[in-house]
Amino acid sequence: MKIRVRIFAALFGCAVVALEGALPAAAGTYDLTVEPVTLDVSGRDVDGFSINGQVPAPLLRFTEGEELTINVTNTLEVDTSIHWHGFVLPFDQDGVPGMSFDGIKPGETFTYRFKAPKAGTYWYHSHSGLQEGAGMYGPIIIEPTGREPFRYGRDHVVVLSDWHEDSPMQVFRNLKRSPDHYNFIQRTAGEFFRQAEEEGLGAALGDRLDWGEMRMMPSDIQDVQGYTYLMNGRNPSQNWTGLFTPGERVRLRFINASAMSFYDIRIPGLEMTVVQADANNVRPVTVDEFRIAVAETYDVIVRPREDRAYTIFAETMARDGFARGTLAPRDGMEAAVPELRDPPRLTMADMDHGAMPGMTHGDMDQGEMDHAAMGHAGHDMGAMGGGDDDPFYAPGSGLEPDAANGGKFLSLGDLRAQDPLYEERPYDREIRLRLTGNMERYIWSINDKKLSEAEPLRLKYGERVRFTFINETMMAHPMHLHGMWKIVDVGAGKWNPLKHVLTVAPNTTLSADVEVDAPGQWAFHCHLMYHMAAGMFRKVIVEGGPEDLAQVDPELEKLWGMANAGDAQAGGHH
Ligand SMILES: [Cu+2]
Repeated sequence: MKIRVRIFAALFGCAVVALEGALPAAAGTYDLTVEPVTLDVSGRDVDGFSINGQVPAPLLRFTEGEELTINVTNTLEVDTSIHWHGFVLPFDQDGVPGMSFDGIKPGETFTYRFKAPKAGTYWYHSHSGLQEGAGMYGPIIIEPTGREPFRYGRDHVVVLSDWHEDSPMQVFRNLKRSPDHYNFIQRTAGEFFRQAEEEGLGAALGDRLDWGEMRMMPSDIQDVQGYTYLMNGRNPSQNWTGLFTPGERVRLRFINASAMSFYDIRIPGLEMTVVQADANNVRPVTVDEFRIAVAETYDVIVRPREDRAYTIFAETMARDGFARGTLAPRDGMEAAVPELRDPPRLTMADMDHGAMPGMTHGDMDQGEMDHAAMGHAGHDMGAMGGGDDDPFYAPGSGLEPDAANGGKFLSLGDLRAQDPLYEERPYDREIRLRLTGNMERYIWSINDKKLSEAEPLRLKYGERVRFTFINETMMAHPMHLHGMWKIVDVGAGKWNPLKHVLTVAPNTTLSADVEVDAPGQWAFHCHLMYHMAAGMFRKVIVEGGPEDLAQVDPELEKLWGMANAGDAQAGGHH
């Protein structure tokens, strides 16, 4: 019954499209060229990839529902692709080589054709090899056809990214060889002895031993450090600047296009009102600081009233650096730049999770754990709010973010959908995905299997699936499903927010429901580029859908028959 209702909705959708076709429909043709580029943002020339010669790639502004024709020409000597991150579109336009198409060969032009999705802040990037980590990413704004539910005088896109002097392939090789190659904030011997002094040698040794068995390091907050962090392609001293008129409301569209870096963002002297997350409007929530995971977007509105400069400070979660820019009434101004805070430290308390027996003694990658008995209950979602009691971080882990000014830090639990896209209904089944890894060999996996070892996940068109992510590693993983929204269970029922990236903190469990409404083959992966490359990736196959359901469901055939008869009547007999 449910299915029939859904299908009818799909048919109705077609009818609406047909009507719109009679109106002068907005349509745009865009040409993008993928080119090699040499950048110097770290004091040294480094080769990378660009789109139309730019890093970040040019800002694309489309209108909701616009019929897009996008020609992408590959002038590289290797294959390339462009993926439209967060877009709901036909799977063969999604731009993932090996899943949606064959990729774009050297010298070829591939033409993408699809309709611009709902309004919001999005981005695009290469999904070929590790090109995304070498400059191939850019912002997209989809303008609404109606009014926004919030007011602002102007907007600025703020693209955050990380730039390494080692090529992404070199970084990956180094990680495979020694996973701590880029971990510059490891415990030093001095720290060990300090701990020995404070807690006694036994405790210090025991702690060391446990970490060794876990094959993780206490500072695996971010496993690649030493990047130059960029804001709209500018390094901190190049100081990207966005202008405002005092008293004006300014919408900042933050996009984290980094390969591997999370940021904690604040603008000292200004409150930020979060109005959108991952292209979905949320009920406004005013914060002093928020964390943006790799591949997420957050739109905030600020209202600088004074005739002075304000620093946009995006400190990495590992505190090894920052991206920085300025909001100013005039060019050439700057405000004080804060100091980096101390790096957070994971503690053994993180893993000493009552519900995870055996975890602290077994090997994470080999131990045969009784998954059914793991008893990972979700955290108590009752207590919402950032800071020490943020329910989306493991209690006592030392990872809960705190606002630098002691004020409000955004929690995932603060997000409420402004316009829920789907009716609230129970899920049909649950798929449990353990996020797993072997840090010693730099293998990242799902349910202990790399992409190459795993069967695709098969979903049925029309069902609602609950994905439950159980993060058994010591790192946060921003999980990204292509083509379909994740309705994140923050305990708010029909107001649960919709996201395209869901970050699962170490040693926590998080669920999101997916309305399976997009036929085809889709990528599903951790958006940390080297985790994706190392295997934390699944192919999702959605079976069925409006086209072939007609052949298997006689009820549907009748429905199609009725619809066709209706069309014939409306259009007269031919
Ligand atoms: Cu990951």
